[in-house]
Amino acid sequence: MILYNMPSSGNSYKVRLLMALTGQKADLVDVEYGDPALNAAKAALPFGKAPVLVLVDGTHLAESNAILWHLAQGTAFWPSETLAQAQALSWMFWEQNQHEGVIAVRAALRTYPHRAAQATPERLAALLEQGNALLQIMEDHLSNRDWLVGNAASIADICLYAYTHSAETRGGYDLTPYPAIRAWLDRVAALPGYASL
Ligand SMILES: N[C@@H](CCC(=O)N[C@@H](CS)C(=O)NCC(=O)O)C(=O)O
Repeated sequence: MILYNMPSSGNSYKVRLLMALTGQKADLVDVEYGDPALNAAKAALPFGKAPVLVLVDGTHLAESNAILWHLAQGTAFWPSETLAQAQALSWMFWEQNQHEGVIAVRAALRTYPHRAAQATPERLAALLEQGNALLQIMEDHLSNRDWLVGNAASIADICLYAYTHSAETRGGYDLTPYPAIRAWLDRVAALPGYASL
């Protein structure tokens, strides 16, 4: 397999992390912002974005969470019960339509030079408030359980881990008020085979 991978991106990291945890391998083609390789690769990216996983039959699979689902089949990271599967998908859809659009965007505004002009104090303040409300949802859910779904790590955890674990360092969020999230981040980082960003 080949993974079109943006090294700085949580969406690409979540795929690399699941591959590391499940012992799956792909050749990486790095396509970073500002690197001509990104534009050169656009034709290979169905939606123009990374990550894209090229399967052994040549299929180009886009969208990080769809890639996680594909790679998780037959592993412990995809729950066996139908309801637990649906609950994992709930978190993964929420990550894309709520969490990523706030917490990853705040990190992008603070760290990518090409986004700096959009990083107005008002926008950063709004994203801080919205992000804290999202983190509180995770905190409440994790306050009486180890994993987002069921009793084991699933792709819901890998998905949410990507941008939550860098929320402080890149996003400028303070995780001190979220002890359950911090303990959960430590649990993910302790999984056998874990790979850092
Ligand atoms: N929903 C997509 C988002 C993919 C996405 O936005 N990728 C960004 C990096 S995080 C990208 O490739 N940007 C390149 C560009 O816009 O030219 C996913 O989860 O894979």
